[in-house]
Amino acid sequence: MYAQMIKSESSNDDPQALAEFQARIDRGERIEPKEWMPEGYRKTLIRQIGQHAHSEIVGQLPEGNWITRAPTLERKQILLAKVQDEAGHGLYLYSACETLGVTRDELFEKLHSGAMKYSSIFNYPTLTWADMGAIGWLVDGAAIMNQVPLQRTSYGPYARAMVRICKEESFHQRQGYSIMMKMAQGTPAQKEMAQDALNRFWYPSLMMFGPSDAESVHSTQNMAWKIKINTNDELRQRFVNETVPQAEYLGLTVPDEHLRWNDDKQGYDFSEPDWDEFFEVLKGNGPCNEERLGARRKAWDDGQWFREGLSAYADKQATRRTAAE
Ligand code: FAQ
Repeated sequence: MYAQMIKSESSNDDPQALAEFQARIDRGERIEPKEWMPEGYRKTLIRQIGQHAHSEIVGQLPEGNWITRAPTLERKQILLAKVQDEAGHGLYLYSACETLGVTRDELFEKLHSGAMKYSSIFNYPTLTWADMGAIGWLVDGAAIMNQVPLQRTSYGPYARAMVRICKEESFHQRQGYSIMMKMAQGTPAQKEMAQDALNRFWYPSLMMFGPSDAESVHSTQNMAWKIKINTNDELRQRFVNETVPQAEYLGLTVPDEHLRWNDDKQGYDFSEPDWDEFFEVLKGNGPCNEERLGARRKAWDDGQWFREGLSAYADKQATRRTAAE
């Protein structure tokens, strides 16, 4: 449906302007906020960057849950810094999105009403400390796999935001792997926790790349506009190829009995995630959807007095300035 909406909105654009825009994209030029762009390009960017920003913000919740229970002071400091980084990523991305003519309040309203999505992965619970390892290793690992190519995306503010985000995500991935190493080399009970975390986060991590290419609604148009650089399946395959040897190094088993190295394609064959589960999570029926959205709505409501205070102060300053003129 969204694809149809984009098409009809784009069809209002002047064909000559559309052709020139496409030529700019094909030459590898960056599109900047005040330049002309097709309405469909603007809308799909708001959708993708907005959802990406929401993911960073909602994504703080599963790990925030463990800050008070981190096993050492050092682990607590590292986790706190990581969660703060995710807040920063959300803020850069909201700012990038605002350059497209949408306000932050509108984006929040759409998140809270369920009109905009955030990544499916954050609707799964974090049950043990090993989940902090699995999230850093797998979830940040999948995020990097997706975001490194986005540094070359055609929209300038989004591409530039990605540069810093990717640097920070690399640190997140390493800290997650370091937790997994510690657990995997620990007592049998700790190793079992690490294996259990891998078992629970493996398929949800594969789902982060989106539905299969055959089911993807936006890939064709967005790749033509270089908003997306790779297809969902390409990135998923790359992620599996890189992650399986890391699991082997940890002495853990990827929970997929069909996982095999395929010499011909120089990559692993692997089982697809349960796509019914994925679409159920997108519809709001995942294990933690209600809890996550509830937490964000509550934060918004709790901040009402503060936003009102800021606005009242700004109004007062403006009145004083006018009186002094
Ligand atoms: N979850 O046509 P496609 C992070 C939706 S950042 C929910 O293939 P597209 C950092 C999609 O929106 C993680 N919805 O869509 C961190 C569309 O629905 P719509 C977020 C999903 O856009 C780590 C429909 O399915 N990263 O984790 C998902 O071409 C640790 C059809 O799909 C980004 O957002 C999903 N997994 O490709 C933070 C990266 N997949 O909108 C804290 C930027 C698909 O029409 C802790 N985004 N959908 O209603 C992208 O690269 C793309 O948007 C994709 C999806 C690849 C996610």
